[in-house]
Amino acid sequence: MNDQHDAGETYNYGLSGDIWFTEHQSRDVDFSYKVRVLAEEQSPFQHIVFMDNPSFGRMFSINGFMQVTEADEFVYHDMIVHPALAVNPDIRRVLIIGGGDGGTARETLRYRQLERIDMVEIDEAVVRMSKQYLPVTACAFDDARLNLIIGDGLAHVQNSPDNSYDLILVDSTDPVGPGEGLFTFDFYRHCYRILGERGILINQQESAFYPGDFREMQRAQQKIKATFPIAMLYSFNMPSYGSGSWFFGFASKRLHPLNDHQPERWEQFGLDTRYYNRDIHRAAFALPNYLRRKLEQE
Ligand code: AG3
Repeated sequence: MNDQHDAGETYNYGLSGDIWFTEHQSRDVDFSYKVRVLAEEQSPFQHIVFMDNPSFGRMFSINGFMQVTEADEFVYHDMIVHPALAVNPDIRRVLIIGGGDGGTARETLRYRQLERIDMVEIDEAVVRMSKQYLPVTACAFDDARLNLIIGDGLAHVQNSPDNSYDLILVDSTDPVGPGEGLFTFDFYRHCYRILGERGILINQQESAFYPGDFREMQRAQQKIKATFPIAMLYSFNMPSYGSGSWFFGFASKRLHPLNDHQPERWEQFGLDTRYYNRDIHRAAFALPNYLRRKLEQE
């Protein structure tokens, strides 16, 4: 287990013989699910486990970190995709980095007007296993508009020409292991360069309650702030992630998530969403005082 961010654990065998998946929230707090394990694989990059739990449904972890559960994936995937499209409804070119389970691609593909959707996932095992075990998210891989590239997201942004995309969605794991490169200065600088003038970068930003998670959030946020003129955080309620409160970063060259919010235009897309709406959009950017103070302090 490392000090920066307590890793999760795969599973314990309780006295009763039940199998429990445990994710450590801190040194002295665990979150455990009673599970049935369906498949487990050590890919060249990471350890992947697909499981069932009666309350959360089908779910999978990477290196002991919960990634997706059937019960609350709609929250995460609504919130990673829709806010940016409500700020810039003219987005045409999207880059998804990570997101091998397909949930982010599924939500992105709902916008008929998009002209280019590239998705760069480093680990084919996540895509392959999600197709087999998690059809609720992996349902859009056959869509011809999706260009799936199995490769390194950092290398992809380094090699992309200037002004290639209007939106970059970083659907990464935690900043340990193969996801690490997606939390570096170099990565953010290239994201800035390959975005157009009205470009937006959304990235998975951990959570604020447990000190280990907050450290990661802050490290990433400082780098993004140094790279983009507008860099904010927004929250959503994610029962299956540590503390239940999770964040994405919203960074852009020009567009402000609240001042440039265009709810009427977004509503014209006619998407029936289960979590996201115009009020959630505004509320998500309001940060509690404890977090504002923590962010100002350090
Ligand atoms: N990506 C991982 C989010 C972070 C989870 N972290 C944790 N449980 N400590 C989710 C992928 C969804 N497409």
